[in-house]
Amino acid sequence: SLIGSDRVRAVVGLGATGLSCVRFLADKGIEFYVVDSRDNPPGLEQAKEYCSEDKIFTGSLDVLETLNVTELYVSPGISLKTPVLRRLAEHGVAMRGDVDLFCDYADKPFVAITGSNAKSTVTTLVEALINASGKKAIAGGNLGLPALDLLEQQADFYILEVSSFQLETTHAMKADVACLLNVSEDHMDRYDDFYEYQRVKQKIYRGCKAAVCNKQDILTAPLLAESTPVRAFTTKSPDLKEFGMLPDGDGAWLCKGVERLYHTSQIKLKGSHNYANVLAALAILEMLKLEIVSPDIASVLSEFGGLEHRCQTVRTLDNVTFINDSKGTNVGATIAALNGLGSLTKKNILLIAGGDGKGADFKDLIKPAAQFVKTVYLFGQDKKKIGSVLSTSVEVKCFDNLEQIIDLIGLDSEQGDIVLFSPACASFDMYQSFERRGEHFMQLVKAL
Ligand code: UMA
Ligand code: ADP
Repeated sequence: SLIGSDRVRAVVGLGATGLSCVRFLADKGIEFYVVDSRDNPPGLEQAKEYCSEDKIFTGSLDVLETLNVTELYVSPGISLKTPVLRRLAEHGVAMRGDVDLFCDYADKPFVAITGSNAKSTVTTLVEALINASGKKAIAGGNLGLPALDLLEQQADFYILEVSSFQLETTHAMKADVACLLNVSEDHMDRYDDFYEYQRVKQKIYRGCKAAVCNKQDILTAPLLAESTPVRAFTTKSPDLKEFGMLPDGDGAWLCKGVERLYHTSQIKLKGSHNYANVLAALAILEMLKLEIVSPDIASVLSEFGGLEHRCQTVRTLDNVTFINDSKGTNVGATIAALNGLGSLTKKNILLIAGGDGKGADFKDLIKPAAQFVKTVYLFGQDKKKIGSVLSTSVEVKCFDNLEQIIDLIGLDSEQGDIVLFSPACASFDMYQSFERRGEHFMQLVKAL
């Protein structure tokens, strides 16, 4: 049992995650300290309802070295490379996280989904598909509702979106179905190199009962015992048992092996990256031994239009379409948007990008930008870095803010063009969140 041992625990960080750990541990009667580097962290007042004030320390993490801790629950926003945490780890202190606790206590089957992109879309779709088929699923994790808060709710299945930060502090996921959707560079400010990030992403498969991976992305391939079932998805034609696509006229069939499941005309999500997302969701359902062909599933697929700020059309003005992809917070997401929206016959995209690049080198954007983009409009902290990478292959213009860009972009665009707001960067240099950034874009576009 975790109770009554000589373990000394501390919750590190008092945001949404830290607060969920505080509530969970207090509810179990387990004692703990709370530490946050900020003077006034967001969860402070609420934490005091669950923990006596003399056990809460704010303003620095250094106090951890005086508390004789043996086990930390570290929030995802804090790097394990923070010097004090590194020193404690060297002395054998366990670095755990909220998802690690969730995995210990989950008493219902759960799905764990990670990837550099499409996590939220697939997590939400799996939840909707299960709920349509009469079972109760509830989704959370990096999606927003902290993992431990899921355990308080009645459900047949938990669907967990897991970030690389959460995987760092998770030791055995033991998911009923684990899925790694894709791996492309992200968060390079938190990792030494791309290999470290890949290794962290692969932790999703540890101890899983079944796995789903992406046949078109070798970095998602799991190393598992042969007895563990694995389903692959691909947007090309599938082998037996794989989920894939077979062309049919203007569209294609989503298939399992040779079995036709749904035609693209029945699916509201558009673009090959989104068909990959639907196939991943169906493969996950199959691994849960749930039905994948039914009128209820078909009706969700015909109604699910995706989440806000992911390639959403804001409006069409003078035959120019404005698309908000503010959740395009890394290069991989922006490449998917360009490949999905670009025209093969004429460069028709005016791309708005920039922000906090999180240490990315942006080189992979050169090819799709040269292929599909007329002009790139840059703003934010890393505009010069992005501009210097792209300027040899596409026209680049730099601005101080989004207002300036939207003021001008109408003059540059012509009929049939797409104005794509897909920053390839995090928003934190200028906004509180990608949602606020997307709202700002939509508000400016609606005022045109
Ligand atoms: N912070 C400090 N000192 C501390 C603790 C935190 O300065 O002692 C700062 C962090 O550097 C960070 C901020 O506080 O800038 C928030 O960190 P947090 O760990 O307290 O965050 P939470 O509020 O717990 O939210 C986290 C996830 N945030 C991060 O991973 C940064 C949320 O994902 C997630 O929804 C939530 O837990 C519930 O599981 C957000 C996110 O941006 C949406 N995720 C990244 C992404 O999707 O790319 C991984
Ligand atoms: P995450 O939760 O991993 O950030 P989202 O579903 O919120 O994923 O989508 C993030 C970004 O990735 C959006 O810009 C979206 O358009 C893009 N995207 C969606 N599906 C894919 C995919 N299969 N491959 C690459 N990018 C994708």
